Amino acid sequence: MAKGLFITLEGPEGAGKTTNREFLAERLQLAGHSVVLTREPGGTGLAEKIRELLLAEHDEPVAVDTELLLMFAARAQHLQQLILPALEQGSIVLCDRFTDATYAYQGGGRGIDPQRIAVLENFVQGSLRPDLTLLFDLPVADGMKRARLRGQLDRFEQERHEFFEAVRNSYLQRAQSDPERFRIINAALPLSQVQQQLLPVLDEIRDRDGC
Ligand code: T5A
Repeated sequence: MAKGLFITLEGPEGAGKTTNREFLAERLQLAGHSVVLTREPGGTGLAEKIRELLLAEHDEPVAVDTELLLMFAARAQHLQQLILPALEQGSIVLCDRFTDATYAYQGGGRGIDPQRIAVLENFVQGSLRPDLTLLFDLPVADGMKRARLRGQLDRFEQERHEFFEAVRNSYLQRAQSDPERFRIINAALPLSQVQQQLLPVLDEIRDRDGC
């Protein structure tokens, strides 16, 4: 059994996952916890190369199954090389996106049957699931406005509005069906108010990690 805590941050584009991951990490490190920050797709050298393939434009359309398999190929590498060893050493792993993103984007957005995703989830992860998942939720238009401010849009960010509505709905449905694991954060508020909502989450993490 892994000794650490596996915490994932999820949400649509521009929801503030990366910004708030840094906030959580800083607070936890100050309190003496060992914290590993990572992201998906990516997190190791090879998985980051798969990420580049996934986010880039290509001369041919990317088949939805190719996209799905590349997500799980990157995840398999990330799990073996980084996440599982960190958990075995007792660290708190804060991961920007994980398999809930696959259910939301490839399931909700692209229309892949969630049962097919579940087959790959079980194959790649075995019984490993996040201990806690923070869903940063905000209206699609607000998130896209923030993403656009950052500059050039990647292959996903260029999708149509309905795609992101489906992604958001899928995330919310998953959170509502598993309230034990998910905490929904209102990410449309100013940053200080978003971080205010994270204070009870920090207490919960400290309690669970026993420090
Ligand atoms: N993907 C991923 C799949 O399709 N399937 C999968 O299985 C997985 C794992 C890359 C893409 O891959 C797809 C989904 C993605 O499209 P990514 O790099 O995590 O994944 O993608 P993004 O969501 O695009 O990452 P972003 O960096 O855009 O979003 P974040 O991390 O949620 O937002 P953040 O923190 O970078 O903030 C964005 C901007 O908003 C500001 C920040 O300062 C920043 O400028 N901001 C706020 N502004 C005002 N008020 C607040 N409360 C703010 N919070 C942040």
